[in-house]
Amino acid sequence: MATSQTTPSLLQEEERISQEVRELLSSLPREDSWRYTPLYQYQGIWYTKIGLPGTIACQRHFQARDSDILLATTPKSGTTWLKALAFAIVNRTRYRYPQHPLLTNNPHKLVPFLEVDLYPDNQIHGPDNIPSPAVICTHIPYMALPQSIKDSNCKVVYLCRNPKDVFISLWHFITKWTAETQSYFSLEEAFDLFCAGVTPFGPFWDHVLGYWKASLEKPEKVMFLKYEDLKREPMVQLKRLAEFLGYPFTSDEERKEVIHDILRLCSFENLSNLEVNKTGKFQHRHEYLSGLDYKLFFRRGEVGDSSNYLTSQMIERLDGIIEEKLQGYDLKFEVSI
Ligand code: PAP
Repeated sequence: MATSQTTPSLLQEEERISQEVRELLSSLPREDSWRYTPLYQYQGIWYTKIGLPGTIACQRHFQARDSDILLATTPKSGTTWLKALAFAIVNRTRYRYPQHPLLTNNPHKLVPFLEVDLYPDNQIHGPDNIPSPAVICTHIPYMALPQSIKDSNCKVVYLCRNPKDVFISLWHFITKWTAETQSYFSLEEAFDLFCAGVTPFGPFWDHVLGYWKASLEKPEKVMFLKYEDLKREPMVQLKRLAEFLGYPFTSDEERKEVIHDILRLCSFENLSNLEVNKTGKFQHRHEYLSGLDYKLFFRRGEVGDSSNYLTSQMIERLDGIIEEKLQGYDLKFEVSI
């Protein structure tokens, strides 16, 4: 994991990146329709305004350690849930229930984003306050991950979700977030962008395929999980996850229903009803993230809610695109369980 030291040469480097990134941003294709941030297309990926500088900074400086755990998702694939589950698994002997940090902190506070929290604005804020092993999260596509992550033995867990539910979740999130400050963002306008691949850290299919291929090439390093599988068979998937992370449940823990306790702690019902998640807000050095209501990360938490919003033509169109993009890969999405 990188450190927070800021030696003169590092400061000069940050300054240099900053200038470079400013120039870079002004030279890139830009899309403003998503309201909450402009998107910039760089090396085939649509980055958010803070995501690109953060990605470049951590590509240059982040030194992964073998004990680090990286959670990766495309936005609205179940990031908050995965953060809670992974945090609860690796820290399960550290915390007892009445005092468990997940009861009083939003999962985003406990598991930082690599490109947003650790490397904002090209500045390096070392994760000194993250207990080892460091659990961190990213939306960066596999191809753009810092090389040290790929070269080290740190584990990477990717959670994907069917694109129709991802799209509907994203649209709800952004319309609620920007309701007071931006013009209305119609479902149709957002859908056209999604189908064109213009989404934060998208195209969606490239994001998913990057991690899918990595999980096939290096199954001991990259685990590929599906939101729908977690919903359908949570016990089985949680055991898989714990084993992959190197924290398998003992038979004594199984007898004591530790798996069940973690699932209950991290369930949508539990997390969404906690005071912190009903009334709490992001406090962030990035102005546009500060004040964001934690409750926006908890909506329905179901599989297949997209069928309540998409017309049959929209479903046919997106299904067609996904089928074409995923052709030749043994990867399928479910929209019901
Ligand atoms: P992020 O990528 O911006 O951090 P993320 O957590 O992936 O967001 O997206 C929130 C979605 O996960 C919401 O889905 P929905 O809009 O379809 O309802 C949210 O409800 C869902 N979610 C949050 N917590 C949980 C949980 N504990 N179990 C299942 N789903 C959850």
